[in-house]
Amino acid sequence: MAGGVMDKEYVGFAALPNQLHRKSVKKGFDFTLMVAGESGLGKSTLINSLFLTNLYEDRQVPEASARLTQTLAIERRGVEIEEGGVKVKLTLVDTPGFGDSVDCSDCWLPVVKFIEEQFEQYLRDESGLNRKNIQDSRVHCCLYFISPFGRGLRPLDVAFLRAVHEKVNIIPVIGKADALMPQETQALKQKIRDQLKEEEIHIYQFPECDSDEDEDFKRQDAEMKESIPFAVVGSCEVVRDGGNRPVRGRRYSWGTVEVENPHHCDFLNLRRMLVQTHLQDLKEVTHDLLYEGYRARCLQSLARPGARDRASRSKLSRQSATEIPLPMLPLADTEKLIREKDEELRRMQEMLEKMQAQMQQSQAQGEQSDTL
Ligand SMILES: Nc1nc2c(ncn2[C@@H]2O[C@H](COP(=O)(O)OP(=O)(O)OP(=O)(O)O)[C@@H](O)[C@H]2O)c(=O)[nH]1
Ligand SMILES: [Mg+2]
Repeated sequence: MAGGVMDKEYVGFAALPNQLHRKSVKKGFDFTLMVAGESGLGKSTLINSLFLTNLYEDRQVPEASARLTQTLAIERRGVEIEEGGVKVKLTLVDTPGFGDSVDCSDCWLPVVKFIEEQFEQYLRDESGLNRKNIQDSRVHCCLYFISPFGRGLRPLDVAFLRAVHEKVNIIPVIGKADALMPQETQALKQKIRDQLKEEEIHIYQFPECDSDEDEDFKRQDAEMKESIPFAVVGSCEVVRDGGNRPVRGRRYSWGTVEVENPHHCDFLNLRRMLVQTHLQDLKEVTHDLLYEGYRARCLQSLARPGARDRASRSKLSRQSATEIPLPMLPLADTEKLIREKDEELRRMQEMLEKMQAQMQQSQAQGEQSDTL
């Protein structure tokens, strides 16, 4: 439409989404996913089923050595997935299961500590000199495994979830769901949802679906929300399905459970949600809400060292032992303090940039005079 009236009005920012899209695609997405929960519920197997063995490219049966053993320490593994030119750098954090020792009242503390340490590291990096290139190791999502054999959340589950629910996006899942009949699965899901509400445990809140999305997307979204906690099955084995195609599954004498069959479990719903639809939202909630909360608590504790009152102490003892003192300043003061700190950081950053520029300039001048 060259030379038309429209041309004058067309400034060009309609292409902005494209620019942003290209920029983020080029940069790639990074995402950290953790699994936690009681021992033996299939955490490591699920991670493996979700991302680790690339079943689709070569369709090879994993070697026996690839089978999993009990997880004894927190393990961090990186995988890069690329699809249609979009790169996702995924970090998977596998944790040892709770509940093997006789007294396991605080066996989950190392996991809580790990989550907190990532926040600490990020806060340190953010206040450091290289804040533009921070490597984000914060846990963006924690799949919490609940036993299919119990009658809902156990005291250990409640204790752990309470300790972390303000620090990480929790997505509850029922592990080894092939142990349950469909009605049992539904009853257990309802029980868990009720318990989470009763215990006031905040799990990841799925955002409302945009009203302008198409009907298909809305239906999928509603279906996904209704299936929480996801009932999952994992497997490191490849079996043949009805059409003799190799699929990931578990073979029993009475038949086969297919991991990626939506009639058998919610695995596909979970994976779609994690990588296709909610990855960015999980990251945003981590940064804007959970990390900001942590940061505010840190600043408050800096502002009033040792000034704990009775109320905050009784609340502390109910939470994890590593909890930072709870808010003690009125919100307005806190925000002011955060703004001041931000401003201070910005000024320092500016100063440093100026100094760096000056140094580079004088270096360049020096080199020039050398060559003359
Ligand atoms: N029936 C059934 N068994 C499973 C499932 N997932 C894993 N298993 C089996 O359960 C056992 C334990 O699985 P892991 O994945 O090692 O369990 P984990 O939660 O990582 O255990 P820890 O590392 O001790 O915390 C293995 O023998 C798996 O083959 C499942 O979905 N259904
Ligand atoms: Mg394990």
